[in-house]
Amino acid sequence: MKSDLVLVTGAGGFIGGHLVADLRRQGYRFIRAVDIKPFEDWCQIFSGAENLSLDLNLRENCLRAARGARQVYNLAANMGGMGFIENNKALCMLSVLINTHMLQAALECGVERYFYSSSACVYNAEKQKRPDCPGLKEEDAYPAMAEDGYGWEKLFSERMCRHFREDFGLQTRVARFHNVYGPFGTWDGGREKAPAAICRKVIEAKASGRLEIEIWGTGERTRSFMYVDDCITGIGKIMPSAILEPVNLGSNELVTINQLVSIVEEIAGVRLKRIYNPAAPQGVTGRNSDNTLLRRHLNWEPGIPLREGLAKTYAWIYDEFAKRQRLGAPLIALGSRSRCDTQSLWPAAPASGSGP
Ligand code: GKE
Repeated sequence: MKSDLVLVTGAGGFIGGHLVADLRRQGYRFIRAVDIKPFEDWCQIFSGAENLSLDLNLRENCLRAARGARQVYNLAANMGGMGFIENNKALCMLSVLINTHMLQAALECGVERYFYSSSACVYNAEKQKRPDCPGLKEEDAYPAMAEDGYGWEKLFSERMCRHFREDFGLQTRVARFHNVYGPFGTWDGGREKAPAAICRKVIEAKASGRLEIEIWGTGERTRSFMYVDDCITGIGKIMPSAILEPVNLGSNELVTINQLVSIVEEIAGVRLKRIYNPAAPQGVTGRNSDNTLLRRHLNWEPGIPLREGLAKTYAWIYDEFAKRQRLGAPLIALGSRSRCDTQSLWPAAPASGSGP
């Protein structure tokens, strides 16, 4: 019902903010948006929602968040790209407190439906040893050998969702997100994932005139990257569905990181010297999503082409970067350069096309 109170946790984050926007577009009138971050750090915030800055590691805050809610979308987690999760394994595992307390609160508050955002990081590392590995099927999470820290927490929390459904009747739904990217995603500071990181690095290279880019690893590892609009569409289809087990929510357009860089270079109209850093965090060798189960249940799968999503993402990061220059913030990763005059660096955006 559009008059239901809907709770979105992690609402100050990238995907959470897009989810709140989508629920508003669908006509939900009572949305409670919760995040641990102070409002000024939220990716998107909507005056029409009830916005709360709460630490949901704490049980009493989860009860406050869930009180009166009919639907809960639990997207709250301490996470990021490989640069973050490889160096913060314990912190990532503590997100188990959020899902545990949110499940307890949902049960106590009579929540009807509960969505949990899991991750492709739950998959057995042995199935991701080759760049050309076949797409991961849901059963490939077992026997379990998840990504250290973050992946194990996600796998454990998936199972807790299942047992809260089987033992207590809480209707839980779980989707395994495969590397989501798009506007409003983190693009610097260390938590960014590859698509946003590469966009930022290309923009920095153009701005500085130093036409080179550092790529983590060899550039030959493979991933699929799902545009955020597909992620939101998928959440909207999975939540009311009868899909009881965890299901992939990811693109099956497999690319190497080198191919990702080439697409962004083509969008930016530049060619850069590639400097590979094998010491940087790399994650699994290859990962793709097998969408057989998703198609069988929903007759749908993510389909926004990477080139199309990257063009929108690049243009958005370019604007954010230019805004930052206008505010006088130092150029990221440009060493000791003094604050630059934005005008001299940022030619007027072309009248048409996908940004600079
Ligand atoms: N973040 C980043 N930044 N990755 C880079 C960069 C860079 O500048 N240059 C190359 N890469 C390479 C990484 O070494 C890795 O091999 C690949 O891009 C993807 O890195 P990523 O986007 O940070 O994260 P992963 O796909 O390895 O893992 C992420 O998977 C998600 C689910 O699919 C996790 O970090 C979580 O964000 C999440 O579980």
